Amino acid sequence: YVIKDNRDSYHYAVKLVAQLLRNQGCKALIADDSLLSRSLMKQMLEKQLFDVTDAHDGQQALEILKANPDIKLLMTDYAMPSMDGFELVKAVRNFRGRDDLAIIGLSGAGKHGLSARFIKYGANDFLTKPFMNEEFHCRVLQTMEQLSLISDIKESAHRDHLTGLHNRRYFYQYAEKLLKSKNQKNTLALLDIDFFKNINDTLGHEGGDQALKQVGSLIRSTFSKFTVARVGGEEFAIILPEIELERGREYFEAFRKKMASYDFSISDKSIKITTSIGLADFQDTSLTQAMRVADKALYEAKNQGRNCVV
Ligand code: GH3
Ligand code: MG
Ligand code: MG
Ligand code: MG
Repeated sequence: YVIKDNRDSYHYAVKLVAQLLRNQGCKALIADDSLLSRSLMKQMLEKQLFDVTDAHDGQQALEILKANPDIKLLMTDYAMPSMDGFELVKAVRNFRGRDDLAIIGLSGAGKHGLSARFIKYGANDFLTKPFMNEEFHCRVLQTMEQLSLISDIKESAHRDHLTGLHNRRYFYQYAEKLLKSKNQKNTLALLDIDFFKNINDTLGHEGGDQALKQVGSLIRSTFSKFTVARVGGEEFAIILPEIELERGREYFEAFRKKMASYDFSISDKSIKITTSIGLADFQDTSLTQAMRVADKALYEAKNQGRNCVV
């Protein structure tokens, strides 16, 4: 890379390296009817480590985008036969959001209002041809950086920062989607650590936090194929999709045993921690309703002496 202005180059170089690391293997698509323009942009995007595909018009680009939901960047020309850049952007935005696929529109100079229309139809940015290589790199870099920022923010909004598990908000969204997509019998489980207050009282709040992290990672590694969330202080929820209650019970009975015999190591002390588990059928009720049932079962498990599945 040539960074011309030395006064600004340090900050830019740092951003560039960070983004290059993220671009590695990331898929980009170029839609342009000019072969020369396509190969020039392809070269430049490959320099930014993108895995590049190209299309000679909007229609072909649309088909490629439909077949490849992992494409993260679309560079599209305005004037193309069969489907122009505006039509392409409008069509693509029906199934790919601005925070999921970055679109940069391109067009020859001298046509007023094209950049504004590209952006109104859903492009993230715009470049006028012929462009300086440096401007091309800066705009692509900036657009991809914004996409990464949004994805980082979304990711952290869906996570519990102590355990790294999903949080309650994500769990409810996930459950709603699951209900819509699958009309099958699912199992919902609520796990609550037994006598957790004792851990805080004897090992301090920090020890309690460590215990939560360790319990969280034990649940996560055991149920790695499933969505696990921390839904309360020392409460976790898991859904086993397409697994009915009787089989679900076997999974959680096995986990309960595994956890009860596990040696947790907290501030150099080896301790045992047990959990009570309440289960519910989760098929055509709302998650809130299924949670109520699981919560009752959990209460019953506590009454039965804890360290059991109801
Ligand atoms: P039971 O067997 O009936 O569930 O008893 P318990 O002591 O586990 O339940 P209780 O609800 O009385 O206490 C839960 C405690 O969890 C109370 C609260 O201070 C603690 N807690 C909640 N969130 C956190 C956290 O993030 N970190 C720590 N260290 N403690 C937490
Ligand atoms: Mg053209
Ligand atoms: Mg509790
Ligand atoms: Mg508890």
